Amino acid sequence: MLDLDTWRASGALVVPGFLEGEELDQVRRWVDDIEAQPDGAHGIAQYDEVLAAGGSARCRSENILGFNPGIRELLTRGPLTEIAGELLGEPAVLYKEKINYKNPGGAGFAPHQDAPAYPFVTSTVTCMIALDDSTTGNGCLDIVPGLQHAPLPTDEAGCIPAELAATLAWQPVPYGPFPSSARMTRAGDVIAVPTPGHTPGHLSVLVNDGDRQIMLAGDTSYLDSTMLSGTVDGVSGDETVAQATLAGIRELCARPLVYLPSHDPKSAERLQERRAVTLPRHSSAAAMVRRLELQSA
Ligand SMILES: O=C(O)CCC(=O)C(=O)O
Repeated sequence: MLDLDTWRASGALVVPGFLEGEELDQVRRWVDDIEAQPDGAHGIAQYDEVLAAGGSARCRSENILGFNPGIRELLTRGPLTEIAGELLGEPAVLYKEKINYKNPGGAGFAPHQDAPAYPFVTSTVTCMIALDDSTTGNGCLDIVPGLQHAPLPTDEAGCIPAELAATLAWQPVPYGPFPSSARMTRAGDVIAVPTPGHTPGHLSVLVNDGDRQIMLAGDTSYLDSTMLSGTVDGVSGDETVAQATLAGIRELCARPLVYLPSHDPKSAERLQERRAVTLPRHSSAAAMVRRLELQSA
């Protein structure tokens, strides 16, 4: 069921769990493949940017549908266009697609509205599928709720003039299990996340290490098994908060997660082997149910 009241009031809607598990991994592999193509190959337009630390990195790919039938299917049929159609109040068709790569030290985006870039259509929704968590620490989208029907002035680059942008009430639209996070390295590969439960201000640290995330989980649970079962096994001032944290950690397991609580006697061994936790089967069943709910929404 889509939260249309929030959509109408703010102009934005987050659909948690839109892509999960193997389906998400598949789309990540497609995107890696597209990113690796040379500019112009198969009609793909590639754009690179200069990074703050020097060097350059790919920041955008456009015109990708002819290259990858799976991405074409994802963006032109099924749940995405159905949801967009429901938000628009009429059947939706894809107008433009692109992949943005947000590298640490990249330029990001100047405040703008998309509509001025689409002079040939009167009504649009922009859909972002976040393939990685999108948090305040790694550069999530910020919006100004409620301005969706107000065309703002633009500068020569088509963006909202900086003086006006500075007066607006921007709010982050984080997506991922944690409402906030803080990058602890310039590369963004070590990230602190709030994991309250054992104590109100409890933090954990995530290290992105190639294909794995390593979580220094402190006292979120004593064991990996109690995290997986959602059992609050230690001292906790508020068990509901602790359980929500454990549920957030289970969401992280959509990507391989080496989970290392301080008191788990098996933590050292898991780190040495870089062994990820395995979600019980019923978790993927829950994801399927959410997906089916979206399809029938
Ligand atoms: O993901 C973002 O932060 C903004 C992307 C965007 O506004 C765009 O591609 O036009």
